[in-house]
Amino acid sequence: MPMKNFSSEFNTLSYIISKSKKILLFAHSNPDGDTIGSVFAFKEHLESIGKTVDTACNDPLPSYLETFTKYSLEFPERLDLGSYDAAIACDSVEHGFNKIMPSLEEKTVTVFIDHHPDITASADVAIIDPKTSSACEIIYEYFISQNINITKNMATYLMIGILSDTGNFQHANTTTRVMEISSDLLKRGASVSKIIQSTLANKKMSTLKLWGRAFEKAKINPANGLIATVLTSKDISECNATTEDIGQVASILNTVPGTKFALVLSERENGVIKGSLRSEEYKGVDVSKIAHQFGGGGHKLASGFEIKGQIIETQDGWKIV
Ligand SMILES: [Mn+2]
Repeated sequence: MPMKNFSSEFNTLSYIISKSKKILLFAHSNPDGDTIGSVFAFKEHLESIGKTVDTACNDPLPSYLETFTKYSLEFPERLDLGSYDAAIACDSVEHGFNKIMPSLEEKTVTVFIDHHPDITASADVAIIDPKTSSACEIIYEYFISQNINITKNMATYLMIGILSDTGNFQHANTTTRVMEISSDLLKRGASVSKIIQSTLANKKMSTLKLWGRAFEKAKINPANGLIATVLTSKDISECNATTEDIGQVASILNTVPGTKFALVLSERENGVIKGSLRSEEYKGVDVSKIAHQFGGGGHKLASGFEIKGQIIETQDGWKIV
């Protein structure tokens, strides 16, 4: 599907950048490959044209992404948030950036680059297209539109985002444009195999143990095709795992024949339970509708929500109290 025509927004963004000396790039909480790839590709470009750039996030850089970069993420409370000429939030902008927006000065121009639907927050410039695979895809189009040289590093960062958000080209958002862009990024030196190896083929023992628990507890509801499982804080600590290790469980459950959508409920800090929902295009389920019922959001095929509560294991499964 063709991307929205953003030529005027892209020119505005380019103008804002040209007038800015100091720029903040913001990654969403629990950062994934798309938000990290976006902010780091942008950082390399902005530094190459002499800008002072900070990259920030409410959470640290996931360890599997450390091998790809010399850059790091700052916690926003350690930055002088009033000092930026522009602040650019990349990917899932309502997940974390909302917390710092009140601390920005009136003079700071805010920019959203996102591919999530239903964004209610507003920015001075919003470049949002839910039909694109990733924020990295939009940033690639921006670079091309402005004749910006995409270096090998930048190509690698953008490729990380595309692979991350398309599930390594497995999801329905893998359009012909995604393949064209990926082919161009390969020509510029991005390595798909190196990225896949670091993100997919290097599972730690702790991750596999946690997955084992999740799969063991999984149950199918034949009435609606739901496959669901739970992970308690105890599961996570006993496996020496972290919440990062939960990421792919829902996608893997979704590969079980006869199921229509997958749900993983996992206990997080402060009595919060996170729900991750996944489906596939051909299964005909819109999981974002379910996420909305619980005050969450996301895409048709990948959504999430958070509720207050605790997971209690029972004789025949589990319950939420
Ligand atoms: Mn994304």
